[in-house]
Amino acid sequence: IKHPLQNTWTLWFFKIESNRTWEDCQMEIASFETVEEFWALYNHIEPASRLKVGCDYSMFKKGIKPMWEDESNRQGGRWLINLNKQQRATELDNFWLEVLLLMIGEAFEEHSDEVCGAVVNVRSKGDKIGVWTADVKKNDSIVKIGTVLKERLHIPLHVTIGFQAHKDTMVKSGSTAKNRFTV
Ligand code: M7G
Repeated sequence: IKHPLQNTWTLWFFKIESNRTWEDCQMEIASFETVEEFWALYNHIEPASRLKVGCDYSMFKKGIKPMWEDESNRQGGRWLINLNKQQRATELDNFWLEVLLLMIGEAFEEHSDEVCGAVVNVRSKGDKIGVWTADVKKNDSIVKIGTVLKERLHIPLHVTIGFQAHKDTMVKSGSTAKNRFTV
């Protein structure tokens, strides 16, 4: 028996290669539209914690590229979860799996339509998980999505997570873009 998902999703892998643009280094791995296909894919790939530093996984709704430039992301932003170096061993894989399950399970209720996808960046300075939404003007949806994320990832109440517009992130390479929302 196949259990269909509400949306079809695509998994992407990023690894920078010399002489290639950032966009050309985003590789589509596979798409899936059932719970069973999700687990078959998930069980077949390396956990994020075992990727080389500099690599990313992204999972987006089918048809949306994991890039600021995509029509669905242009006006959007991301909830950003910054992990410290220790958390690669303890938290990263659990957080990433939970984010994937929240997305494919449409756990943000009526706000799930605002979710475009999510990205995990494996970085020496600290790994990051971003949940990308479509429109920085949809305040209620953004705050609801952030609240669900914080609860479901069991992020302590004293730890604040921020939402940044891609348009701010784009022009702020290196340093951190200002938060439009926090929870
Ligand atoms: P990152 O990989 O998101 O984070 O961005 P990092 O700084 O921790 O490694 C690194 C760089 O990748 C950015 O400064 C951009 O040059 C490029 N980059 C990242 N993203 C998400 C995009 C994107 O969506 N579009 C384009 N064109 N470049 C991007």
